[in-house]
Amino acid sequence: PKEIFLKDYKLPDYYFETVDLSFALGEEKTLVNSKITVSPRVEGSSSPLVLDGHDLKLLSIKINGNGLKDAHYQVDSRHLTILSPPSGAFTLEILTEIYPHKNTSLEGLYKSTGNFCTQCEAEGFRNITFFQDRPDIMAKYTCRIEADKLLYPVLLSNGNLLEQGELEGGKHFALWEDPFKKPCYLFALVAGQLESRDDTFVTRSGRNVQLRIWTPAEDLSKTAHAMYSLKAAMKWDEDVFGLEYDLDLFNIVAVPDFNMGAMENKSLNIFNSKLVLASPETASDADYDAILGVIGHEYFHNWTGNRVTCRDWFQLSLKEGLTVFRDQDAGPMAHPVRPHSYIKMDNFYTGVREGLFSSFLGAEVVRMYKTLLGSEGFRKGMDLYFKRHDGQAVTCEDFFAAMRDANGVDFANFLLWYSQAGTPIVKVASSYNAEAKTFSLKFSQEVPPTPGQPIKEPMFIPVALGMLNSSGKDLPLTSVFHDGMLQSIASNGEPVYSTVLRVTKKEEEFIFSDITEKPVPSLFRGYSAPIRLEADLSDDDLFFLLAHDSDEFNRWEAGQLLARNLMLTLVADFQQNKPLVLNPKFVQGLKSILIDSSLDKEFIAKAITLPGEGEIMDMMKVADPDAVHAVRSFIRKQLASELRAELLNTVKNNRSSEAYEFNHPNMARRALKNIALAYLASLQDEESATLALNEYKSATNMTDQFAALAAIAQNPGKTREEVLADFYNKWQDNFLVVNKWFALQARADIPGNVENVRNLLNHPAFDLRNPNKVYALIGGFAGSPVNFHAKDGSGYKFLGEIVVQLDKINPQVASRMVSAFSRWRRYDETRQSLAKAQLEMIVSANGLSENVFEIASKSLA
Ligand code: BAL
Ligand code: ZN
Repeated sequence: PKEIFLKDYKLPDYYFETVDLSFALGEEKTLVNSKITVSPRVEGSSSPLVLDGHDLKLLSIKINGNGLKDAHYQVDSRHLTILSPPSGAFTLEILTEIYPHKNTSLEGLYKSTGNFCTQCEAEGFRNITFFQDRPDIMAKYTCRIEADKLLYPVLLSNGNLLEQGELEGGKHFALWEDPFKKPCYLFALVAGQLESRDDTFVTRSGRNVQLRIWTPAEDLSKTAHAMYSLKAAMKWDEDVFGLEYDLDLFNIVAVPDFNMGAMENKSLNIFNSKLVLASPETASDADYDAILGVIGHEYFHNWTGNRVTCRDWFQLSLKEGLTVFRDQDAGPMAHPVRPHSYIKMDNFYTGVREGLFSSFLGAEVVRMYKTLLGSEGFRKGMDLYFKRHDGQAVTCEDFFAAMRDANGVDFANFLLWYSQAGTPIVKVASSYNAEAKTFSLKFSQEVPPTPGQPIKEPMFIPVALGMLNSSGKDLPLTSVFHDGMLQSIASNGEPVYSTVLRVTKKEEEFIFSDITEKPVPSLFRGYSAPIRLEADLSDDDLFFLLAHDSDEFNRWEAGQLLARNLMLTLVADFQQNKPLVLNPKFVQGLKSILIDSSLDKEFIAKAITLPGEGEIMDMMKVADPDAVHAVRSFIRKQLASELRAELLNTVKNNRSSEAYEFNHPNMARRALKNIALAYLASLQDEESATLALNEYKSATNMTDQFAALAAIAQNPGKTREEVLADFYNKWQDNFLVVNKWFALQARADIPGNVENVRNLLNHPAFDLRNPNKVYALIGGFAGSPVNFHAKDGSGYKFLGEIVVQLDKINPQVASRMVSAFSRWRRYDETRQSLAKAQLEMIVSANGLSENVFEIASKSLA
């Protein structure tokens, strides 16, 4: 397969104005007729028109109503080329036959539990019909769907329903029209036995929008939270960005078989059921939160992604970065600590895909615009972006230009964030001059070389900062000396307590004046830039920030940094067979947070959670999963032992007998109670075991029940087996809950867990064709440091075998799984050679998909 590069982008030779699709859905085959009005980009040109197409049976082609002779076109396994189209505009009509019931890749048109549905991003539309399958081809669509009425009573597509009616032979049809131009990746069709929860939203200009969430009848009762989330998102986009919904109907359909979380198809969002269905008994707080976030995310795409779309797939972060930023920023649950954890979560999946700039990093780039411009300036930039580009397919440079021009600012080399790979390392050295009352911060930055980019330019880095005095309060900031000039940073003559510096050079110094005592600097407040910070802060400084910083993100980050340093030191001790000893200051620091009733409980829960094993391994020269696991387990157990009384109180004081509520205080309370319970369970003693079992039995919602199950499942033994069996018996009819049960066992760090996971592959509830089940069991296992990285290679072998098997069913899902291997060079030589052998085996497998080949071969390169 040929690799595509950004620099190869060429304007299309032909544009499509209108696309009229007609589907005759059938059990064995589906007929797709596509009628397109085509116009050449350059008047008079008649260069060949190359259409993408994959797994399609071509039945006929007509140009301007006349059948095209064989000599005038060519078809191969990937393309249909019309050799010499008429010069000037023409209509092209293509009839193809496809086989959705055989489509296990879940790209294009496929069946999920008997219903038809589609997934076209990024390049699934070419599995439906021959087309210029690229996002800069924007056209107006109609879609006529014809199907058996009993089997498929509901027929949906994008836009407005124009007409529907009965047909002979027990069939019926629906005709949909989408008045907005769109790229084909936003096309959607759904047909099946579904029912809807209906509601309305009145836009601020007074239009009534019908909202419908479609699921199988038995799941309808679990859609209330999704509807709440949709209405909250619609309101938020109006309030914050002045963006109104633009049609009279908004549909969401939940399907159980879906490769991703959800898809923002114009006015017909299709969702993985996992991100729609929730009840207190079956969904955890994390599920409720994810539903709120993803419903918002897909809705926000209506403007950032659909009305203004990407020119090509290298611009993915134009829509994803911006939309992830919008969903992180939105709504009642927005929280300063959250964006950072999103980034870590994504690491697992992005792996080697350095070409496809991570959407989570993309969100951090958007956040920097807002940090630099403030809310008002950012809004001005957004307004200009929509004014300039509504209805267009554009680039990240266009977004940058809108932000810059709307605010008349010089952003220097800010665009490097899009093109220069690698995380900048920023070093900060500070010094205080008591006589002059000045405080100096010297910044130096370095971007490590990455493949293909050996030499890096300095980046444009916004540094939000404050300074704490000896009682932990923010010091007033008045002016700063930089670049030979003294600049005032006061606002209307009043001092400020936090400011944003612009670091743009490899090395530069900022000297603050009127600093009355030696401060502790709080740097990169709110995670103001996605960098790796190496500041000259002592452990005492970090404990001080952990106790006092007014910036909640930095307060949390100070604790994490202390924990990371502690863990790395203990890992070194472990590797040298030294006894492990926990620093009493660390215990004391966490204790003071745990018992501080003035703190937000979600903050406490996050602050007492140790960094993950993957994060620590990332910081090591040679990642050592056994040592990191041993150390993390040691610290957990030691903390539990020394803070036992406080943790027990935390569990007791945060129980509630009241009905489940999805709101911050209740979720925070549950999170805190459950982390305390998990700590206690690590003690592996009778009292904690009884406590966890009681919590399990008395739980009245999934959050508490599952947390208790997870606490119990940490420890091998009879109770673990019994409770796991009990949980399965209770929930065997709910596939989403059963997936949690799979995931919990998959990621267990009990020795030799690979065998247990192998056995679960044969469990009646498991099915390799369903992505959610694969993500739960195989993905869960591949994310578990201990067993996936087992030194005997059993974990690698297991994943290698599964990837090859899975690739034949669903290449996209298989490629996600194979990316667990992508960081194999980070490990010791034994593990390297075992992982490499699996990658080589995968790459040489017969009939390997392009998706898996790309990831596996890049990992080996
Ligand atoms: N565009 C694919 C799903 C999402 O990011 O919204
Ligand atoms: Zn998205």
